[in-house]
Amino acid sequence: MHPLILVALLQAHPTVCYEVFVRSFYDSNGDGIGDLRGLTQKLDYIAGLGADCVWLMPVAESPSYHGYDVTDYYKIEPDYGTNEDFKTFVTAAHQHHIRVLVDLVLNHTSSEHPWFREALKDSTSPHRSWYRWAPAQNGVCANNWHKSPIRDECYFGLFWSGMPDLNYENPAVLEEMKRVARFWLDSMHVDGFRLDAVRHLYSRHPSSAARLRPLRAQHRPAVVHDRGSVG
Ligand SMILES: [Ca+2]
Ligand SMILES: [Ca+2]
Repeated sequence: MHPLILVALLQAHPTVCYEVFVRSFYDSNGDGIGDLRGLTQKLDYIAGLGADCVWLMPVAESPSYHGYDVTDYYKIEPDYGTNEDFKTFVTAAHQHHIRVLVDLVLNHTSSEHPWFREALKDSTSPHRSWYRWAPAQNGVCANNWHKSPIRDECYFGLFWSGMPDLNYENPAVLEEMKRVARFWLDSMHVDGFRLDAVRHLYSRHPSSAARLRPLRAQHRPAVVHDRGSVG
């Protein structure tokens, strides 16, 4: 995917934000995969384009090439580098007067996330109610529901079976995602987020709109954009 340039409004000031798919951008160590050290080396180039913001597609650990199915919200994808590499990148970006936004995937996790693996295997697991379950009807699941490989039941995943939706009817899910957001703001020093697929959270669970509001109120302004409308 080629990076896109988009204009975002941050704190009411026009900002030119350069979208980067780290995997395809610049490889610093010759393994054929773009990485954060490579991106850091290219900050002069990005600044030269006139961008004062970068939006990174998901950089958290994931089994997929695109990263929109996260397995660890607190860890940089190993193909891209380490958490320290990310912090070094943000520091260098700020020295270039470039703000850093990251994609935050709130709607779903990877089906390989330990929370989901645990919920799938053990119906008494504390993470069971972090996802949505329904009995199979004669072994069949409804649209957007997927058959459990463990027992005769279905789980909800709007996009596909590898991305089970989180259940925001459970307040513990929002609390955890607020912790995730705080981690990226306070420990990784990002300037904001692009919230992936957030319109699905609002439309499917009207109450979740109110529940997500504290996420925005407690943090610095976030860019809220749906992937489908920009990329
Ligand atoms: Ca590399
Ligand atoms: Ca990976």
